[in-house]
Amino acid sequence: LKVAVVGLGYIGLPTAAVIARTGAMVLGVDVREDVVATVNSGRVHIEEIDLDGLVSGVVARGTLRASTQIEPADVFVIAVPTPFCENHAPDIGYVLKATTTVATVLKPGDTVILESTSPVGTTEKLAEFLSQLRPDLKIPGHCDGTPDVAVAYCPERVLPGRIVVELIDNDRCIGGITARCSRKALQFYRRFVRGACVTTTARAAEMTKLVENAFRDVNIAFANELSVIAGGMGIDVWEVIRLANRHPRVNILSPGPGVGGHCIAVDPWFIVHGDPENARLIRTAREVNDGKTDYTIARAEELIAQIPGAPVACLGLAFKANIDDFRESPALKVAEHLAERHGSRIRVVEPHAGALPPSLAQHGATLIDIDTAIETCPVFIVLVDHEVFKSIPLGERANKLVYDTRGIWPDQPRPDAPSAGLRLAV
Ligand code: SAJ
Repeated sequence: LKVAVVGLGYIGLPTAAVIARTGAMVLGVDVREDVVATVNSGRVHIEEIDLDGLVSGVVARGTLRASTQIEPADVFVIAVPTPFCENHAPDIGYVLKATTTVATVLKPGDTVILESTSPVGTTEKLAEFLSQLRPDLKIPGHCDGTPDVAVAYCPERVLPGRIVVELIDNDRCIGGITARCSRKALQFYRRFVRGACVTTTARAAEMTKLVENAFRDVNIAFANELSVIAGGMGIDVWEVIRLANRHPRVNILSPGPGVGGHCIAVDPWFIVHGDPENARLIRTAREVNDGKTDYTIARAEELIAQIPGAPVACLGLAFKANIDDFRESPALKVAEHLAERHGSRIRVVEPHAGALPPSLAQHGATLIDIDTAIETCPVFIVLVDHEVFKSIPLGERANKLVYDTRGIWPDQPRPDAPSAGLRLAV
């Protein structure tokens, strides 16, 4: 079996490697020459648990290769970004560009699978576009009789930090343009997926993916809203959540400085854009979560003002714990704002960053390690719950002024009640 994976990013590269491990001959296609060169040398350009060993193994065995040029294959997997434009309208430009690329080598008997998170109707658009690009082929939904190729949507569902495991173990939903397309794509996923593979329509599969992330966004928004309300009332929100979650049917998620990453902070907008009038809760959740970042900045400023001129340690820049991904990161946004206002007072601790992003460095902020932060910074703003931060004992932070936006230090007196001042061990 020959497989071409278009897009070697956070999803495409692990997917290509996992398929290559089954013995299929996999070509990874990417427009970035540096990414292609890195993969061909058996290395990875993203940090993800177990990915480096997996990629070096399949490259050494010769089952995974990368190129900037597409080649004929039996199955094409499209895993390119689907960002949104200024007005939150989805931009499927990369999907259509990948479709153009695939169309150049498509032949009867092939299967085209879209994995990118996409607004409802994208797979149908992809098939329609293919029918225009390749009028010589019978494309499902655009021909009479048996189509020459299969077209399906199968969203990725993997969690950054657990991508390799979840690629294999998670259930998959597979939505073909026709039932026959679904069955064809199903055969492919059964090669490497241990979870259940459930077939449906392309539109239902597209909506399912969006709904999963909107569900999480709404639930995080509930926790974030609660944290602001509890803070105003002088109540420790973390304690309230711990207590409420003792109820057998309550499971409140964790508040934080906002929602980041390229999925949960983006995908719900695709639903809102699809039905702005009715997607009221989903839109509000987005606004609540984005608003939590502004709230965090305001609270951090209150804290910083308490010790004029003192160095401030911002702990973490990643969009969540234990990863090196800074996309749409609320922690990065908070740090950027503080660096803009306070320049060289801002010291950033981010074990997953080799260098400080230019947006911070340009204002004089510096990257330091956690030991230096403990020794030199009297003010700590915890923005990411990296394991290394969690393990700092109270003894090493008892004399710090702390704003813990992730609730990683339950034993630290918290600044949750503005009315009580910042109740901190200063
Ligand atoms: N977050 C909170 N509180 C929580 C949980 C998360 O503030 O209780 C924040 C995180 O810190 C982060 C953001 O939300 O900034 C998103 O993190 P996440 O771990 O919830 O999700 P992602 O973006 O890493 O991955 C999600 C997953 N979707 C769901 O869990 C429904 C993953 O399975 C998807 O494959 C991925 O989006 C995707 O690619 O769509």
